[in-house]
Amino acid sequence: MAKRKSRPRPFAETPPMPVPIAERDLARRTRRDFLLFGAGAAAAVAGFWWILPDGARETWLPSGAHHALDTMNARLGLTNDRREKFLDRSLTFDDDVAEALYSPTRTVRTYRRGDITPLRNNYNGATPKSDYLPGWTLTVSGLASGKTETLSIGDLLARFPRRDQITRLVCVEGWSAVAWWGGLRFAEFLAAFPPAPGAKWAGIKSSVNLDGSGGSDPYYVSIDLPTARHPQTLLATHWDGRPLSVEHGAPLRLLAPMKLGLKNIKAITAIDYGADEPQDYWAKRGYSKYDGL
Ligand SMILES: Nc1nc2c(c(=O)[nH]1)N[C@H]1C(S)=C(S)[C@@H](COP(=O)(O)O)O[C@H]1N2
Ligand SMILES: [Mo]
Repeated sequence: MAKRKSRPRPFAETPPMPVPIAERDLARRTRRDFLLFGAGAAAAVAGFWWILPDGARETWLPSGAHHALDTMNARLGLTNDRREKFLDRSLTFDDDVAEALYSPTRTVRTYRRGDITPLRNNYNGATPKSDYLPGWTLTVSGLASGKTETLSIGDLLARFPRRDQITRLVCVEGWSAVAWWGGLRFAEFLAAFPPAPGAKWAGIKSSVNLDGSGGSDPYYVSIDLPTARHPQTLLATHWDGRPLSVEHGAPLRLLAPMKLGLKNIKAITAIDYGADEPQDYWAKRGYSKYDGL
């Protein structure tokens, strides 16, 4: 029998790239930073902390974390009852995120086609109309070249190889979804357009984001560069094998499965690198900046 011609295998394992900076950064953290990191990570695993029995929370978390977590509990209206109810559902996705959070050099779990689940549109405000798409460009600043780049989606698709992965998107609101994403690796984008020396952060913005009544309400997140360089962090152009829909962030969104969904900014219009941590939409609205890390 003739050997079957080999076809491109979108899900073939690609060797994960080492992310040595993350490890060094982590080792340099002071004990206090580390405790804060731990507390933030615990909060960030979207349920890990609120499904823990109270006794376990007392034992596992540094004292400073309790106040933060209780505040979070109160803000989100979480009771012990609700914690119990979500226990089963939460464990898998908590593990996915927790693993990556506690070990930034490791990769999160990937899934098979059969594991894919429906994905909701979680635009916090109104979903933008598609009329922004024809004029869409990505503006990149804070570059080593000193220039500001303006790129079209065609530029990006032509210049970078497409990477596919099936990973879990975890929303802090208590749901998650396994979805098939495709796009360029943020690490490869960073290599092609290197940030200025000393840059530690990317500020990523969507200027087409709307509030609940359809008014302009730019969305923006801070992403540390080790996270941007993580091999599973994509500037995603595709969802479920097709170009991204407006609902899921066309034409370009961040896909960082080791972070909470709220960091996975949709309809990106600008990326700016810098030495200082940029502002974050949710941190501005009173959420701890450690929640999404
Ligand atoms: N521009 C923009 N990006 C966003 C949001 C948003 O409101 N606006 N919501 C975030 C949140 S909270 C989640 S959980 C994910 C959800 O992605 P999805 O709508 O593709 O499921 O998008 C994130 N990215
Ligand atoms: Mo979310």
